[in-house]
Parts: sequence; C-alpha cells; structure tokens
Amino acid sequence: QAKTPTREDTEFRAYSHSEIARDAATIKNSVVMHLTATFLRTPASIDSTHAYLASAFSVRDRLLQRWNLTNEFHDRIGAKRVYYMSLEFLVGRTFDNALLALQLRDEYAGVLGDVGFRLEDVIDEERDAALGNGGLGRLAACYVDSLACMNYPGWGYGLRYRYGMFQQQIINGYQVEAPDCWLDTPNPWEFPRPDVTYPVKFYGRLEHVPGSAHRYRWVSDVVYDAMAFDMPVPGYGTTNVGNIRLWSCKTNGLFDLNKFNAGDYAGATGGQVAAQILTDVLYPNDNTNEGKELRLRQEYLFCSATLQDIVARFKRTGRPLSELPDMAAIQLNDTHPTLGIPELMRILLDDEGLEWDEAWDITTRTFAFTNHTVLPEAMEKWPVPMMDRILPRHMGIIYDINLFFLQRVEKQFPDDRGLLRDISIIEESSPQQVRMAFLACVGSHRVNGVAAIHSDIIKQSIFKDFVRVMGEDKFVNKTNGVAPRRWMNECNPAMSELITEVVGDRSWINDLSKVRALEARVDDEAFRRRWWAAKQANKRRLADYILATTGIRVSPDALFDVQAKRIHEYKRQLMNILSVIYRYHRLKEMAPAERARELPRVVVFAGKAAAGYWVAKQVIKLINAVAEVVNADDEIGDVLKVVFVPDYSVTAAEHIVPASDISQHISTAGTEASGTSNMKFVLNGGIILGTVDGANIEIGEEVGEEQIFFFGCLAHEVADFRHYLRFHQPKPDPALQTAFDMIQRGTFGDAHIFQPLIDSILRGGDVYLLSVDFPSYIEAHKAVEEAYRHRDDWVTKSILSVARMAKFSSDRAIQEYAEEIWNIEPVPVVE
Ligand code: NBX
Repeated sequence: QAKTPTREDTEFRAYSHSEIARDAATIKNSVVMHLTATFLRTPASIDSTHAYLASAFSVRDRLLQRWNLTNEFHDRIGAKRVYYMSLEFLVGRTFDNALLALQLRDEYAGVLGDVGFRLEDVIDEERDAALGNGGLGRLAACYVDSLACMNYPGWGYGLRYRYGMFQQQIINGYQVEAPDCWLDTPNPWEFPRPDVTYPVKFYGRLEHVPGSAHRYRWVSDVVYDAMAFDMPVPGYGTTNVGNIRLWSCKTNGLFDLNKFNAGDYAGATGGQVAAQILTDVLYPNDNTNEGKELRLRQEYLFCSATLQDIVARFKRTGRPLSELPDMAAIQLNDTHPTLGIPELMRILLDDEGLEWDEAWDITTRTFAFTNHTVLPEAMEKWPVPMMDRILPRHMGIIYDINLFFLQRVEKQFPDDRGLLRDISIIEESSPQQVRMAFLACVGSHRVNGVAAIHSDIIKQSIFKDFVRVMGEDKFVNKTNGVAPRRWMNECNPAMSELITEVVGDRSWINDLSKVRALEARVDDEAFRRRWWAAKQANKRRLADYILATTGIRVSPDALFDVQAKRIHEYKRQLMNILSVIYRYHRLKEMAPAERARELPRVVVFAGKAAAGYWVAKQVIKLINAVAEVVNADDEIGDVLKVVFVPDYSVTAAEHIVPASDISQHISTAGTEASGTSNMKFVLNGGIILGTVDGANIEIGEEVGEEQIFFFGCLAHEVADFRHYLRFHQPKPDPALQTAFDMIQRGTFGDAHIFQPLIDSILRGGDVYLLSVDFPSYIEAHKAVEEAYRHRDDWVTKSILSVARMAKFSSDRAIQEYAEEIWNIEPVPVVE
C-alpha cells in the first residue's frame, strides 16, 4: 500500500535525485567506505577481489540513483513499455561497461592506482553473468543495452539461474563440464526484491465456475514462490538505466518443521530442494530441444511470474484491461517463453473475469514472437499428457485457442483436411504434442525472423500455411544487431580511439552511422599504418591470452583465422579442422625453402558443445588432437599453429573478436538464422570467410562483395544435394580424401575414435554438405591468403568494412522493433 506524499518526500526526492559528485576525492571516499563498511577490510587486507567489489559497489551507488529516477519517470508519464521475455541473458561482465557508460573510467583507474591496483586487473576479478548459451542469449543482452542507450522504456525478463552456462575444461582433448558457481561470490549487480514475489501453481485439477463460459478455478497441488532480482543495465551517456528482472524460485514456507522435529532432515528440506531446482541450472542446449519435464516447469515459472508482474504493474495505472496493449508490448525471444500467451489468457479469464474474445484480443495485440532457427531438432514440442498433468488449465486454454483457430481456417479453406492437420497447434502423433512455434504464431500480432534470408525461409517452410491463412503482413524481418558499446568501445579501445579521432568525438558510440567518416581516411597512409598497428596490438593481446589459457605460443605476425561459436554440426567446425589437416599435409610435402615462403597462420577455435551432444564433443577432441600434433611439429613451426581456446564466454570473446584477420561463418546455406559474431568480427576490422547464409549476405551487401570471401552452395540448392546424398555416397575430392586418409592412418592418434565423424559424411548422408562445399572452401582459403599478402589492399578492406557496418548496430534493430512492432517511443529522463 503506497502512502500519501508528504513534504519530506519532496526533500527526499531532491536529495536522491542530486547526482553524486564525480571528483576523485568523492570516488575515493566511496570506495574506501565500501572496503571498510561493506567488506570489513583494513588497509593491510585489501586484495584485488575486494578492490573490485568495493569499486563495483561504489559505481552501483551512482547507477542506482539514475535507475530509480528512470523507473519513477516512466511510471509518472505513463510510458508504454516493452518487455523482452527471454529464458537467456548472456550479459558477461558489467563493471567496465558501467564505468564507460557513466564516463568514469579514468577517475576509477586513478583512484585504484592510488591504492596500488591496475584497473585492468581489478576488472578481471569479475565473473561473467553467463545466463545464456550463445547467440540468442547474447542478442537479448545487446537489445536491453540498446533500449537503455536509446532511452526506450523497456525491461528484460529472465531467470536467475544459480548455475549459468557450464565451465568448459579440456582434459585429454575432451570437453569436460564443470558447474558455473557464479553466485558464490557477492554479486554487486543484482538487487533482491523480496517484496516482489508471486505464487506459481503446478498440477492439480479444475473446477468450472458456474454460469461462466470460459472461467475455471485451478486447484493446484503445488505452489512455489518466484522472487524478483533486478539487474541494472547502464545506458551509455544517458541518465536512462534499464532493468533485467530475473526470477528465482523461492523456498519460503517449504521447510517442514514437523519432519525436522521427528528427525527426518531430508524430508524437512525436500520441499525447498524441489522448488529451488527450478531455477538452479540453465539448460546448456542450443538449437536442440531436449523435452525434459523440469524444463517445462522452468519455462512456466518464468512465464507466470512475468505475466503476473506485468499485469500487476498495469493495474496500478488504474486503466481498464482493454488498454493493456497500449501500455505493454511483450516480445517472445523464441518459443521458450510461449506459455506467456496462455498464462495471460488464464489471468484475464479466470482472475479478471473477462470474456474469451476480449481476452484473446488483448493477448494477441500484446505479444510478438521472434523465431531464431529452422532446424527441425530445435523446434519445441511438449507432449500433451505432460502438459495436461503439470498445467491442466493451460492445456485447456491451448485446446480452445486451437479450436477457435481451426474453425477460422476451416471457414476460410473448407474441406482441406490436410491443411487443418498441418496447421493445428496440436500435432496428431502419439502421444499428441503441442507445437510451441505454432502457438506463438497464433497468439502474436507479429512474427519475425532475424535476417532477411531467414525471414524468407520461415515464410516458405515452417510458417507457410500461416502465411496463407493470416496473410503475409504478419511476417516481418528484423535483422539482428550487436551493441557497439561492448563490441567496439569496450573490447577494442585502440580502434575506438582512431574512430573517435576521425569522427571528432565519441558520438559514434550511440550513433554508428557516424563511422562512415572512416571512408574519407582510407587513403591516408599514416592513418592506415595506425589502423594496422591497432590490429597488431589486439593480436598481441590475444597471443598473451592464448599463452595464459593454453600454454601455446603463437606469433602475432601470422594471419589470425578464427572460428568462435557454439560447436554444432550445422556450423561445420568439422569442415574447418579437415581443411587444417589438408593444409598440414601440404606443408609436410613441401621442401623447407618452399614451406618458408608460406603465409604463417594461427587457426583459433573456441566454443562449447551441449553436454549431451556426442558428435560435437568428438569434433572438439579432433581439433585438440590435430593441435597437439601440428604444434609439436618442429618442421612446421610458426607456419601453422592450431589453438582451441577453452571455456568460450562473453569475456573470452572480448579478447578474441578484436584480434581476427579473418573469421569463419561457414554454416550450410540456409541453416544459420543470422549469426551475430559475424557482425562483431567485421565491426572490429576483421574480414569474413563465409557461406551465403544468414546475416553474412546482408554484411556483404553493406560492405561490398570485395570485402568478404564467400564460397559454397546456395540455400536453394541444398534440398537437391541432400536428396542426392540420401541415396548416393559422396565422392570426396582429393583434398578431403587426403584429410580422411591422414586421420585413418592414425596421424592424430587412435583413428577409430574419429571414424564416426568421417562416417557422418561418407555414410550418414552428409546432411551438412561438407563434401559438396569442401572444394570451394579450399579455394576461398587460397583467395584469403593471396589477399592478405597484399597488405595495402587488406587494410583498405578492413577500414571500408568498419566504415560501412552501421546497419549492424543493435540500436538500428531496436529502433525497427520499436517503430514497427512495439509502437513505443524514446523518452529521455527529465526530472
Ligand atoms: O540465435 C541463434 C541462431 O543460431 C543464430 O543464427 C542467431 O544469430 C542468434 C540470434 O538470433 N540461436 C541460438 O543461439 N539458440 C539458442 O541458443 C537456443 C537455446 C536454447 C534452446 C534452443 C536454442 N532451447
């Protein structure tokens, strides 16, 4: 219950709104205050961990003030907000990001220097918030960054996993997973909100409310509490601070004192354990659907808490529920939060007593849905019996949604039984399955893909029938983007300084169109030398990182060739390592003088495999086996080095991305929805070696085809090749055969452990068309080498690429979503 405002409130507001002073003495005071009062340190017991924690708390004090101001302001003016619902937010570190946003980096570096610490070392004390798998989770983090920077009222909603993305260790060449205990140390970047807690029901039975058409009482067997934790999202150079609200499954009231008193200790805490497990771990799959019951319960906990919170906030405005779509837009990040749709229906029907038609109208005007994949194995489906048992009310609502939808289809296309079967939200398999992508599509007013080619493909494949029924306008494209704050300014200070010099100020960081100015400097010799030097400095930094993490010494003068992303068959790391094996073979055949003329190359791999994805894990083993042999070969020396950087993460990417000469984005055409690291590498002056797939295509359109090395078959050719290879064994070209032979001869150890990888090509139908694309891939590598030898041309490519990449800022993407889907406007905070 809010109290009525008093004169003291006005004074309180004036006090809390006055910006904390930014001078060195005030900053030092606040750091020392946190060292002593928050962390109980004496001057003798300050270590870099506590130097980090105390500075982070001092920075957060400054953020908090702006954060309060932002939320209060948005409430006061009644701004429409967007809610980005995502099971994943791959945020990474926050400290440096916040220092840059507040423009206090130099001040803190000075203060830390005074007490004997280097800012870089202190920054390294922070653990990543790794609440995501890969592209989809990082996209969510970039999007909330853009919302904050562009003064859009918007929040992320997610789950506060106790264990984030697992830590990857490489033992004997194999990936071994260890838990990511990121919350074992204090986390300055979250605020527990015990007062924001919602009950979430599971299981039980339904009672129809007499006299109503669609109203039920859900008598559940189990009720858990979801409690909010808020993470601030600093907006660069603006007062606006965004928010990610993460739910944690709470255990209050689940301690059974009677069992404890009877000596049954496990039984006493059993309820707590059962509740906690819901937000204990992030499922480590990307682009595969495991179908585990716990995952369904996790998704529902998330959706229920989020929708209850959104509706509660809306109701505080006092407006009628019919106006919810004027105050809230909800974006579903893939199908994982789709239960938000039946959950909002449940709230509107059962709790608020609305009629079906009005509830459905409100719901579909509120939700929009982003699809991130076309891989069939990634499509979320839940068995009807499982859903019926865990969420009986939602199963009933989904049946009704489907019934009304099919009735409409039937009216539009009478007597088309095939269409009804294909388009039904319920798949008639045994058991029946709920097709979550179809539910998300039916319950949303917009569906979007994440790159132009991908948005076209989904209209022709998974949503083909929906285009017929619902019209083409519902299906739109929103090409992904990445945040220039983290992926340029933060991770690449050397290049950023050059851009700032050319632009004249730092305005490009929030307005990437300004990097166009680089084009005017492309012929300036002195500038070109400094551009090259910046890349070389980044390569030296990566060489140090590689030495520290793997013990392998690489030369910064070699060409750095990087593939860093989740390990997946469709991303074809196998094709990459097979080409490395072929290169190794060629080098071995050469006379020493000839070999000495070869362009030295460091091939860098990084990425995690889903814990249960056996083939992907064998690929990691093969990469490490090849690395071991090649790197120890004295005849080869620096001409070829192969590195697998363990435990890829946002922070590792911040080291790797600025240091590439070329990066590889080599998915089978039509399989990579967009890719976002392709954008990051090019924004840092690297060149792409890639297939005609995902956002590679649009990057090529923007930077010019001379600035990108394309190869491989095209998306529209894939089906025919696959069909042919289903019935015919591929005939590997000589280069590919050479690589197979070397593996089979035991050059990289026990040949039989790698035979299944070879068989996936020779006997498994070569689903990802490695045998088809290998020859053009090898040719593309030759073209890269040729181009890199002409340093002048190479630097030109690098500068022109960065200059022309403005489209791939997440600011552009967010503006498109805001204007074309969410209907929200920027509102800079004013007091
Ligand atoms: O989303 C990725 C796509 O593969 C990329 O092409 C795209 O650029 C990116 C952002 O749009 N998808 C992705 O990362 N998916 C997952 O991580 C994922 C996680 C859980 C899950 C399914 C997929 N159950």
